[in-house]
Amino acid sequence: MTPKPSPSATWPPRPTAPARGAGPRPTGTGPPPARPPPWACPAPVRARAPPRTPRGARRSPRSPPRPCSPGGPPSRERRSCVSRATPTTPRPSPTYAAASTDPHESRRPRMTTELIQLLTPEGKRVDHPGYAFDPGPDQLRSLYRDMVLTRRIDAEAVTLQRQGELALWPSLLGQEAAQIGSGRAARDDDRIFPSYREHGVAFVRDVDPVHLLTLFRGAGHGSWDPAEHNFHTYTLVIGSQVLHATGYAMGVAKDGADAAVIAYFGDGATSQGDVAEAFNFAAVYDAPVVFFCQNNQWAISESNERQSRVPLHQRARGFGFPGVRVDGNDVLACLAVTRAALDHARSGRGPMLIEAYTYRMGAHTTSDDPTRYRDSAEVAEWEAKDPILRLGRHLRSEGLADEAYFAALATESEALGKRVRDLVRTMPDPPHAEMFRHVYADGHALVEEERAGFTAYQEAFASSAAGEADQP
Ligand SMILES: Cc1ncc(C[n+]2csc(CCOP(=O)(O)OP(=O)(O)O)c2C)c(N)n1
Repeated sequence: MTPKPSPSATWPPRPTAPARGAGPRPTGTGPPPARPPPWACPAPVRARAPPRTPRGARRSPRSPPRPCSPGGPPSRERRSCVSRATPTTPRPSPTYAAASTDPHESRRPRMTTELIQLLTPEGKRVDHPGYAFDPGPDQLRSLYRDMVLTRRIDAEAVTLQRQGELALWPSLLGQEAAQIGSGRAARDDDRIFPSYREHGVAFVRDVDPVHLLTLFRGAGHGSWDPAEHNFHTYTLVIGSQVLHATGYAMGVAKDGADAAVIAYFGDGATSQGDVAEAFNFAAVYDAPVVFFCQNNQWAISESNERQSRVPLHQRARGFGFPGVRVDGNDVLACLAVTRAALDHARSGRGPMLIEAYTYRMGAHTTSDDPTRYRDSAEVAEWEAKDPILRLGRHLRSEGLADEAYFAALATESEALGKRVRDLVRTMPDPPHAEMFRHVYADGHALVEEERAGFTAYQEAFASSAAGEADQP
């Protein structure tokens, strides 16, 4: 793997801090960086005061949406019915810098934003001055393999859920590059706090995919050992793991260790107070944590444009640390940017926010029907930016992989799918008392009482069944 030169500057300008454990941090202010760092924030844009709206003159765009008529038209119309303030007020463009006829637009700061990219959707390599990265053919093929196998695990899980073998599955379809790129940027001793959709990150941390499915089959509490993989258990309470990661990172810094921490979360999680609290603590304590937000543009049925008035990565500026937006469907850019952010955190300069701009091509979970709120043209647009197709095009056009390679990978993918299928289908139900384990590390009298009561309740069924069998 080609070593990545770490960017020399930081935002906001601070003295260069010594590596953790190398003594106290300096308190003076250092010279400003010679050239803007890759994640330097643009000059703040002052928002003009909002125009005053006479009470009752018209509905504010922030007012609750009017209900759609039952049995109304399909997705496109239905969605605009929910999101439009009045029939005569056009919605602002979802592109932040695009022109809008919205009369309330002056309330929104117009912020331009750069999307860091190293591989175009057509599979062409492009350079970025802040993120020089030149992976060799082996590394490119390995990233491709990770993405293909992760997608296979995901597809297999969706199918198994449809067959009644899993209770639920949150698909990562389309987010493979964001996860594999960022996951591969982490060192083994870096600690990772996922949400519930990080199957690709789990894969690169060598978590057996069967363990992921165990959780969604209800046959285990997570099943993998977080300490073994430095990969925490999945967290379904939105945003809470961002606080855990920050606290853990503060501990890492206090220990003077050289590791960093990554917290994964979605765009919807940025609306949670937990995430704001974590950002502030991390900033104030210079915690070595990288906040990796996969902006897949939907928090279930709530689109990102209705969640935030500014691009998400720009929120970091308000907390006093840098934020960057990377093309989340570009595995190379995700890897290079995350590696730079981890270096930044490790060197004692504090947290960074990465917004990986991507798209959830599948449903939120197998319980969701995105056709009720999402436009099929939008999905088609993102299918053309598929992260796996993108790297595949590059490998083919540059002659970095031949057809034998792709065929061998397809065979490996089949075998992995079969293994996952077979093991999940034959997975034994756990003993009922299992659910009481792990509630407290050292046990608890009340939990023990509940366990005994539940066991007696279960045994009552067994004895009544035996009694019935004894009847003549
Ligand atoms: C604290 C909390 N509130 C609400 C929910 C219900 N919920 C589950 S997923 C979800 C949307 C999450 O969206 P996002 O953070 O963008 O992540 P994504 O699922 O899109 O990856 C919500 C609101 C929850 N699990 N936890």
